[in-house]
Amino acid sequence: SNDYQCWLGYNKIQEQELLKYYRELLRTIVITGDTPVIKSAREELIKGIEGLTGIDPMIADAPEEKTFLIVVKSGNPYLDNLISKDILAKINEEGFLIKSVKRNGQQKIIITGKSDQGLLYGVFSFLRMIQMEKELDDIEIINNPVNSLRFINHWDNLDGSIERGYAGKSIFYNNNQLTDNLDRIIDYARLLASIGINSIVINNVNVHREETKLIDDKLDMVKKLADIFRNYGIKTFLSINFASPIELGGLSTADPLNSEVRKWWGYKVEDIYAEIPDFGGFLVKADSEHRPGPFTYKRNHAEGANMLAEELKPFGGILIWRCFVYNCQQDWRDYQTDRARAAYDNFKPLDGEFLENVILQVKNGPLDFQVREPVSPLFGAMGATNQFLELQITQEYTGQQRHLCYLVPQWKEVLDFDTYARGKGSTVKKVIAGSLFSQLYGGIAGVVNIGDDDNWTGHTLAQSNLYGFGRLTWNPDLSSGEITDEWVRLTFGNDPVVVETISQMLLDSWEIYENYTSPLGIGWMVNPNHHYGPNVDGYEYSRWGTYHRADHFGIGVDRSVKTGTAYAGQYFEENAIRYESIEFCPDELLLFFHHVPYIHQLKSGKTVIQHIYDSHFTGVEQAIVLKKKWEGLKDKIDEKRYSNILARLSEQVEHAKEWRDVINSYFYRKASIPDELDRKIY
Ligand code: BDP
Repeated sequence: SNDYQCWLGYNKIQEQELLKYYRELLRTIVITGDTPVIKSAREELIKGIEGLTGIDPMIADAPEEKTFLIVVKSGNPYLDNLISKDILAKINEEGFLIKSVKRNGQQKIIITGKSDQGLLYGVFSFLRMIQMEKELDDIEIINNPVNSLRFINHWDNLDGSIERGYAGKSIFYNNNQLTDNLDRIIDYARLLASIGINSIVINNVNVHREETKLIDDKLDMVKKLADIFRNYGIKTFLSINFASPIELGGLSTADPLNSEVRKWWGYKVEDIYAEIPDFGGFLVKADSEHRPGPFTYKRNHAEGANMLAEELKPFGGILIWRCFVYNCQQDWRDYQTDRARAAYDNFKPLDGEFLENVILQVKNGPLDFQVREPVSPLFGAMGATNQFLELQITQEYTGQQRHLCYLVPQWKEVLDFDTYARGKGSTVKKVIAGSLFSQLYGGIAGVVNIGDDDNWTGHTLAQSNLYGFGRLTWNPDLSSGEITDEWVRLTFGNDPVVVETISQMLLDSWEIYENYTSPLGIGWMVNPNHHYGPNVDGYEYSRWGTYHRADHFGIGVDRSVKTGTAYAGQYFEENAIRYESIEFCPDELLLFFHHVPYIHQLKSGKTVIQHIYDSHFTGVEQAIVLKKKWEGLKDKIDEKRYSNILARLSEQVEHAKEWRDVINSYFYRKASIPDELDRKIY
C-alpha cells in the first residue's frame, strides 16, 4: 500500500506524453557488476521502472547501440570517450554522476560512481527524477555526500519495545528474538539507502540486561541484521554497556585503565569482527541517567572512550561517545547548577585527548530535544575532536507523531548556526562535516521515528521527518523548501494543488506547534515521564534540572554570565554577547537565557504575558487551519492515508486547545494580568 511504500511508491506516471517518453527511453538498460550492493541497485531500478512506466525493462550486461540508461563504475572503458577525466575526478567515494551524453547520434544517460554505493545512490536519485517527472535531455549532476557518516540510531529494545517510539513496536525484535519478518527489514534498508543513510545503530543507547548480550551469545542476531543492511551499503553498529566486563565477563571492575578489562574488550571485539568483518563499531551512553561509565573509577571520558577505540582500531572500527552527560540528581532549589552547562563542562576540557577513531555525539541543544533550544555551545569548541550532531527524528517533545511537527526547518537552523569558532562562517554544518577543522570523521545521527505500524511512523506525514533527515545528512545545504517539495511529490504525486497544500502545511507546522506549547525557548512544560501534553510545573519541583522558574512577577532562567549560571559564556564571543544581554537576545530564546518580568517588552512590541496569550490563541487557530487544508484534499488522496492524517489532525486541534487553556490559565493566575483582548481564559 501507498502508506507502507512511503516515498518509494513508484506509482505510474500520470502525464501521458511523459509516460510515452520514459517508456521509449527505459526499454533496455545496462547495469554491470554482481556485488550485493549492485544487485540491490539493479532490483530497485527494475522495480522503479516497472512501477513508474508499466514496462518490463530489458537488462543487458554490456551497452548496445540503442541502450539508453547505462549504470557502470567509473573505471569502465565504455566511459573513456564519453565522460572526461575532469568530471569523473569530481566524484567522491560515495558520490555519483548522472549525465546525458550523445553517442553516434543516440541520446544516453550515464549513471556512474567510484563505488557500488555511489551507483546505488545514483540509481535512487535517477528514480527520484522520474517520479518527479523531470525531463532527461540535458543533465549533468555531480552529487557527493557532504557528511561521511550518515547515521540512524534505534532506541529499540530486544523485547520489542522502543524507547520514545510512537509508531508501534520494533521492526527488528520481538520477545528477545529477531523478528520473522525480514522482508520488512529489507524494505527499511531500501528506504534508508534511498536517502543516503550509510550507518545504523540497531539497539537503544540505554543498554539493559538482554541488550548487553548482543556482543555475546546474541551476536548472531546482529550478524543477521548486518547481512541485510550491508546489501544496501549500510554498516551496522551496536550500543554497548560500559559495564559489560562485569555483567558478561564476571570481572569485578569495568575500569578502563585496568588491563584485564582491556583484554576482555579486546577479545570481545575480535569475536565480533570474526562474525561481522565490516562491523561499524560502538555507540556509548556513559555516566548519564544511571548508566555506568568511567566516573565510577575516577577516570574521565577520554580514558573511557579511548580504551574501546583502541580495541576497535585494528579492525577499522569507530567509537562514538555521547556527550549527553549531566547530573540527573540535581536539586531544583540550587540556582547555581545548570544542566544546560553540563555537556560543555564535561567535554570541552578533554579536547585533543580523544583518539582519532573516536567521535563525540552531541545533541543539537544543551538540554534535550525541546521544541526550541539554542544550539549546543560544544559545536566548534572542540577543534581537535571529531564531532557528530545528534538529532531526534522521533517526536518525543514535539507531539509524538500525533501532532504534525515537521522538523526540517528546525534542523536547518541548527546546521546553519554560526558558531564563530573560526570567525564568521563557522557554521555547525561545517564543524560536523569535519571541514572546519579538517577532521577525519563527521556526520549526523538521528534517533529514528519508525516502528511496525503499517505506515512506519504512526502519523503518515511524519514520514517526511525521516526523509528530510536523510536528505540533510547527505547535503545540509538543501533548503527546507526543496526537501519538502521532493518529499510531497514522491509520496503523494505531482498534482500542484497537493504539492502546494501539503508543503505549506509541513513548513508551517513547527511554528504552529511552538505557538500552542511552551513559549520563548523555555521548554519542559510537559507531563513527566511520557512527555506528552501540557503540565507547566510537571518538572519544576523535581530533580532533573529542567526549570522555568515562574513566579508571580516573572519567568525564565538567568543564564547570563553577569548574574546567572554563566551558560551564555560558553559560546564564542559574538554569540556570547548576543545571548548575554536581554536587549540583544532573540525573542524566541529570551526565557532560555533570562529571567524577566511578565510585563517585559519583547522586540515584537508585545509584553511577555501578552505574547503567551496571543501565541496560544493563534496556535489553536492555526491547528484548525491545518485540518481545513487537509480536508480540502479529500478527493486527491487515497482513503487510507487521508483518514489516517485527518484523525491525527483532529486530535491535534483538540489537544492544542488543551495546551492553550492549561498554559494560559496558569500564567493568568500566576501573573494576575488580564489579556488585552479580553478573550476567555479557562
Ligand atoms: C531523553 C529521553 C530518554 C533518553 C535520553 C537519551 O527522554 O528516553 O534515554 O534522552 O538521549 O530525551 O539518552
